[in-house]
Amino acid sequence: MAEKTKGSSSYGASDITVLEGLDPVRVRPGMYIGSTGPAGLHHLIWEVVDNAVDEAMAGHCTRIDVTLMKDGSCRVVDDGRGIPVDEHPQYPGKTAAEIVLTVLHAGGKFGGGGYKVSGGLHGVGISVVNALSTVLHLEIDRNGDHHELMFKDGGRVQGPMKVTGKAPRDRTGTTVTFTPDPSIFEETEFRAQTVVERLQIMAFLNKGLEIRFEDQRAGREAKEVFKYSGGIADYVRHLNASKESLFRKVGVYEVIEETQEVEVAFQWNTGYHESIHSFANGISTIEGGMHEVGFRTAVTSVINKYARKRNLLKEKEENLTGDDIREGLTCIISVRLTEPQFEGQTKAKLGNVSMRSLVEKATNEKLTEWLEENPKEGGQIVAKSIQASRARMAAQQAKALTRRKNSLDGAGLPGKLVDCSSRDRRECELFIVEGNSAGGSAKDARDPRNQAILPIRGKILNVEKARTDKILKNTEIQALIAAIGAGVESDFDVSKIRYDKVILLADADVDGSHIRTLLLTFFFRQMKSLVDEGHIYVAQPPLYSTLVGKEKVYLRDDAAKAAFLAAHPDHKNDFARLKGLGEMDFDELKETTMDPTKRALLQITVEQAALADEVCSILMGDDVPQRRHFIQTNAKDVRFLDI
Ligand code: 0RA
Repeated sequence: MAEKTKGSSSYGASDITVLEGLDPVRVRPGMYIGSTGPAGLHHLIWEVVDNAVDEAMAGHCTRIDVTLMKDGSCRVVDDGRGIPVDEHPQYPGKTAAEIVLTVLHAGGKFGGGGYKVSGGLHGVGISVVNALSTVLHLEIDRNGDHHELMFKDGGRVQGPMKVTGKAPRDRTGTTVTFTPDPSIFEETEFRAQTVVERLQIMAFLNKGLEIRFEDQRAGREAKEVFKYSGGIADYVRHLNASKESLFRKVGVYEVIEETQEVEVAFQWNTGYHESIHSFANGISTIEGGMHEVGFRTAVTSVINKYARKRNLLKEKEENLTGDDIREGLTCIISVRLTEPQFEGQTKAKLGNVSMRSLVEKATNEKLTEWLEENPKEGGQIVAKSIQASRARMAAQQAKALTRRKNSLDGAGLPGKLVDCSSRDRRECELFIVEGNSAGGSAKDARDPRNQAILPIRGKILNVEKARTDKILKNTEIQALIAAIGAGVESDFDVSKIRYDKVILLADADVDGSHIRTLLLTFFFRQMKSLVDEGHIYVAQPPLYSTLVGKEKVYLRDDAAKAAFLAAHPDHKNDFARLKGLGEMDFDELKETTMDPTKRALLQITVEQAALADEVCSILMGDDVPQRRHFIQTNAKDVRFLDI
């Protein structure tokens, strides 16, 4: 053994615990599935589904069924080849299936029958699911027989594999039914919406694969079927459905090499935002990476060359910038490769350098071809980019004006901001409060040391429908930008924010929720990293109050009221619905909403950037019937407010 490090305590062989089989997974679940919170819980489903998708990618599986069962378990059925049931060459007396389920990283890659490129979440393998389940029931249809194998208590096998009948109609395939272990996970209830969203994306990314979802849990019964013959082209159509597309066609191209491949689908819309969504082996790369870099570089170069060739951009005119060109671009980039390197803060950035050149080369060639073949659309793209370029110059002037104005007003802070005294931004909070009277009571209710108040008058501008130059002329928005103090849009620098928490405080009614949505849209579009890094919160003023004896009790919403009534069946007093923030006096507001020791804040996170984008467009865009439908079906569960 190597020399003892100075200062370390005595350490011998008897102190080393040998971790065998699946135990390491149970000791450090976070290492394998990221966390033991809701994200980790859902990783269990993704892992099993990814294995089935691998079968589909290898050309052996056409349909996957995911069912949330009544008893809290999850069942995944595929019609692939079925996990092999013969004896494993390296483990005499054990079936290959048992090894796949009990040995880390055994997966589908053993025995030379592996796949060229494989999803498998981060390749952890289905045995991890077994390790973190109280019960896992494996059924395999293969060689004409139906096989069953049972595991309990974190992957302990319950006897040998049994043939329990014939495989129906000679089918092949695998069925995994597992119950997540409540001693591992913070909660074990699956969220249907999370599952559905992911399955839909999987179906888009795997052209022609049918994925069915069913929720059989009492009171939540639901079914969905996803199957897209157009693959990612259908995904682009779907994302642009809530917008007005610039032209009908969706462009697609792909390049397949020995160990890596890329597939791109794109269409421009008449809006002002760029929505490029990229994936590597079916995993969303929200932080971008080499594939996106290659794509952006090539698009800028191809469109400029094309514009010059057609003389739409004159010799003396400057090149269009990438931002100008990508305005209104909706695009899916899906790459597959043998050894993906995931980097970045959330391991959602693709690091493989070879992908940059593959995507760049593919885009240079294929996008150029597409433009040659589609001159009308090509002209529309260039015309839109030129408009964007003019607006950008106007916006630059507006930004310069905002900056100059701010630097003239003393510290550059807006007049109506009631700032806090602390200069340690880690403890500072900015409350954005709807209405002047509410702003008044918030001012009295705050802790002046670390809580600042910015009253907002009426409804702010809908940024979904305006270009940056117009947005920056709006006085309410100027005040927001100045108070937060970190710039805006491409200039936004999250390291400069003046408050750690930006808290939206609006009434619990329809108007309040509209204002909240407008503000969230603004932050999502113009200060995206503020949202991504979890600085945005929603305060929850109560909707009801009632008297218990002499004491006033506040109840946040209808659910809280129902819970209160269940706990106090004899309660006779009225619930005097609170009309709004303006009607609460300052100590009420402090106690229920602002005091950090008593309040409950909702933190806003964006789980799927593509979805948040879609929701912004629907809620704030022009398509009124679609918006009405969305609000009616998602009234209490605004999808991108994943809490
Ligand atoms: C190992 C080898 C083969 C397939 C699989 C595993 C497999 C795993 C899962 C998990 C869920 N569904 C699955 N389907 C297949 C290759 C089988 C062969 O070569 O016949």
